[in-house]
Amino acid sequence: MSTIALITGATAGIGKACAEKFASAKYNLIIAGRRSERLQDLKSALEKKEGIKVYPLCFDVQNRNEVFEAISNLPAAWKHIDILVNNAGLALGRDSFENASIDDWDTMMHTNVDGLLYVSKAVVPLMIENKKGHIINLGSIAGKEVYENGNVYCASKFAVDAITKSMRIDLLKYGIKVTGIHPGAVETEFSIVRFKGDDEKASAAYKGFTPLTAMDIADTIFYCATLPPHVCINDLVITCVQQAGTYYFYKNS
Ligand code: NDP
Ligand code: 8X3
Repeated sequence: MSTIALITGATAGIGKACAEKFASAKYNLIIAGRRSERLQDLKSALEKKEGIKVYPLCFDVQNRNEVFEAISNLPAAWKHIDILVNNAGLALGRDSFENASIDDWDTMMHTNVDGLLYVSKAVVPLMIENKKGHIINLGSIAGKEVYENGNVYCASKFAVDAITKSMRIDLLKYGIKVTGIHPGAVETEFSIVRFKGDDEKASAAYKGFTPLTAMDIADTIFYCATLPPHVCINDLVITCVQQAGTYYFYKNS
């Protein structure tokens, strides 16, 4: 079996673009997400187009048992995971602290923090056994700098940043690389999810500037993943040219 990448959140946006990018370089893929039909469609499309093997895994990263069961039931050949892209995540709502929904907070923390921890905890022993691996965590510019009404989404991504840094230290002795990717605005389904299907609010989030595309991030992740064995990009913040922080945009009038 050639190089294997496990990508969470592969049913949309950045994760799907990563699947396409790694597939075009002939990696075999484990693609994960909750929407099984999308996983099956992506598997068929990539196997047909690229001649690679794709193993779909349908689970909710918030569910610890589902995560561990899915990873431990992988056939032996698929357990040689070289690259883990911890991408599954979401924002829900953009409300001031006093108005924000506690349910939204719980879902963001359970998905962005607990989910990333569960998947990593299930995969790291396999990487230790294989004596190599590369974990790439999707943080955000929101995990570097808080913004108004970003409260718990920002907190979840600050947690991802801290987990990424501490994983890198703890896994150093096994030769496992750990990279944090922190994008600014990327136009995906992210804002549709954040604004709960309100397309008008979602498209307003990208008005007046040219945001990053999912493939911009996939290209960056692929670059980090294909550097020589002795090189590790630890931390990478990436924005479009019209963004210079969580708050600073230069928008067209
Ligand atoms: P999308 O909404 O387009 O994709 C999110 C992916 O995450 C989907 O494949 C979804 O799959 C998966 N996902 C969400 N919740 C769960 C869950 N509970 N269990 C399993 N999978 C889940 O968003 P993006 O591609 O933009 O976001 C990907 C990552 O990038 C996220 O971590 C996000 O925070 C981060 N990011 C995004 C930015 C942006 O501006 N778009 C900027 C900075 C960081 P499914 O619904 O099928 O389960
Ligand atoms: C997504 C980027 O600025 O909408 O992580 O929080 S932002």
